[in-house]
Amino acid sequence: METTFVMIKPDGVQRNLIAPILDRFLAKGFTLRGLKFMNVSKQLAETHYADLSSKPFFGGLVEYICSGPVVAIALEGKDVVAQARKIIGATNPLASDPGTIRGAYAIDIGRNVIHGSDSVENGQKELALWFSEGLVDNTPVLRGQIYE
Ligand code: DAT
Ligand code: MG
Repeated sequence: METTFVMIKPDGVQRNLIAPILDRFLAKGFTLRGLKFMNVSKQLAETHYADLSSKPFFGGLVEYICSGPVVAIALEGKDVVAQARKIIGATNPLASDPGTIRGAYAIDIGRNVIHGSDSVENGQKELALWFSEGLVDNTPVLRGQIYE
């Protein structure tokens, strides 16, 4: 089973979108393996977005991620990395399908309410960074109703 890291960004929290966003992943059938409401240090935000450190928007991005609490989420399931990215939608909400989270709830690229890991490898890396204490064991009772 694959795991991924998803984070509801400060705008998603302030706009009271925690429940509807979380519902998209849980109603889909993915298993919750970690859930934290937390403030983000500058160091954590910079490490998380290290690959973008040369971009002109990097400073603003880090400031935004640190501007208020976020919800860090660990999800498990078949193909969950690619499926979560599909549910989240394109980076720029202008290009996101209206059925996606960003398409439904966001307008600006710099306020796109949610993060999701973009590869299996980055998912592992990000989970190690955000959930260094490890994930929660959680075996779905209805597994046979979700997977054949
Ligand atoms: P994604 O979050 O879809 O994986 P990314 O990894 O390329 O996209 O960028 C991380 C975040 O940085 C993105 O969610 C929003 C912000 N960002 C990306 N490109 C931007 C731009 N051109 N201007 C402002 N913010 C941008
Ligand atoms: Mg990314």
